[in-house]
Parts: sequence; structure tokens; C-alpha cells
Amino acid sequence: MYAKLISFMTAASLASSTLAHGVISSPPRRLPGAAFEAACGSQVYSIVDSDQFGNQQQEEQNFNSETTSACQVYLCKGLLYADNESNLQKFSANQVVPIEIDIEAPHTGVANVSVVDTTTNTVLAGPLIYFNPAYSVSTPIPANQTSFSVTVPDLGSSCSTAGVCVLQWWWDARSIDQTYMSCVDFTQ
Ligand SMILES: [Cu+2]
Repeated sequence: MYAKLISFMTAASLASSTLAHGVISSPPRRLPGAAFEAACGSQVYSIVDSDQFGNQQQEEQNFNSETTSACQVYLCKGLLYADNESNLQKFSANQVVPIEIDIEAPHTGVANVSVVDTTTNTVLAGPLIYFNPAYSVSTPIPANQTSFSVTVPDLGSSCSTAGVCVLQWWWDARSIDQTYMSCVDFTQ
């Protein structure tokens, strides 16, 4: 009886550490597609396509001979603008952008949103917002960590070309070595 209960609990806790976790639900985020599959391989593609809430480490653990150097999972989880041209947003200087985060399972960590130049994987502006602790397991998640706004600054000409700039939500739970990213393509 006890053994059965314990094995059930172990299975449940294993499931919660491998099941997933968080994405931007609005504005439209980068999704997996053919370009991502070509860069990262079919196995990594299947993992992300079947569960978009997953973390970057899970992708790395599934790198194989199909995975190319173009698979940069530390940036937008490796998802690519080429698969997401129809999701491109336009944000003017100082536009206030509402962001919704869908958290499927919390993990205590830190999180932020920044403007990232995807051609160099450098932060152009931000963090525009920062949470510490973020999405804690020890308290209810504050509403302003899943529904908030950021102000996109004047980026000059840095983000005038489609596919260069993203708003990247980045959530890092060091305690369990899981990192989540979700990106919104935009021009200004
Ligand atoms: Cu998780």
C-alpha cells in the first residue's frame, strides 16, 4: 500500500520535472517550423512541436547528427523568423506592449524581457522588466508576472529589418537547471 503510494508520488514528481512550463501567449510568439527543423534536426523539432512549453536543456539533450551549428537553442529556443514571418509585429518607439505569459508549471527562478538582436544574440535594450523571484513554487504566482506591459524604447534603426529583433522573455530556474525562452518578432 505504502509502496504503491510512494511509487505513484515518484512518478508524479518525475512528470512535473519533465513536463512543461511556460511561453508567451500574446503577442504571437515564434513557433516551430521547417527552418527550425532543418537547423536543429527532426528529433529536436518533434520535442518542441509536441510541447512548446518545454525548456532549452531538453532540446540540447536531444541534439544528434541532424543538429547543425545554426541550431542556437540559447536564443528563442532555436526557433527562427523564417518560420514566423506572418507573426511579425510592429512596435513604435515608446510603445507600451502588453504581454501575457502562460505558465503550465512554476519553477522558482528569475525572469526578464529584453530586446535582443538575433543576428548577434546581444541585448539591445533591457531588461524592460525583471522578476526575482519569478514563478515561484512556494507562493502563488503574482498576477503581474503573467500579465504585464513593457515599454519598447526608441531603437533607432537597429530593428528596422524584419527578423533581426525580438522581444525575448527569458526564465531561468537554476534550482532545476531549466531555462525557458519565448520570442516575439518585431520591427520598429
Ligand atoms: Cu518545467
